[in-house]
Amino acid sequence: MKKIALIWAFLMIGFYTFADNPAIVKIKTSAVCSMCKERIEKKLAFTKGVKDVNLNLEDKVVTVTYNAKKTSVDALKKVIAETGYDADDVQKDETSHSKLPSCCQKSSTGMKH
Ligand SMILES: [Cu+2]
Repeated sequence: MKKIALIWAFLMIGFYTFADNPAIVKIKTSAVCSMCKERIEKKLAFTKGVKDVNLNLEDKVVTVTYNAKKTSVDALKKVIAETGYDADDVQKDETSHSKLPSCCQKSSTGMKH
């Protein structure tokens, strides 16, 4: 009976791994400070299909663990852009960006005032 239980356990783990289909993506953002970090992380955390999010302010790269069945890299980038930040090749939404506190508006590509 023990063997059957073990095989069953492995089958279940396999099933859940497949059903969950978790994926990890690293996206370069234009975050400036810890406020930006919090803003982007919060926005992504409430996005459908996102399981875990962590932005590293040193390289401005946000690491997102997500369910590939529920969302996509493009959708995640769009959320970041809508928050007012660049996401890899996706340009920030200028309206959202202009509403950010001024300290958060300095883009990584240079001064824009
Ligand atoms: Cu900021």
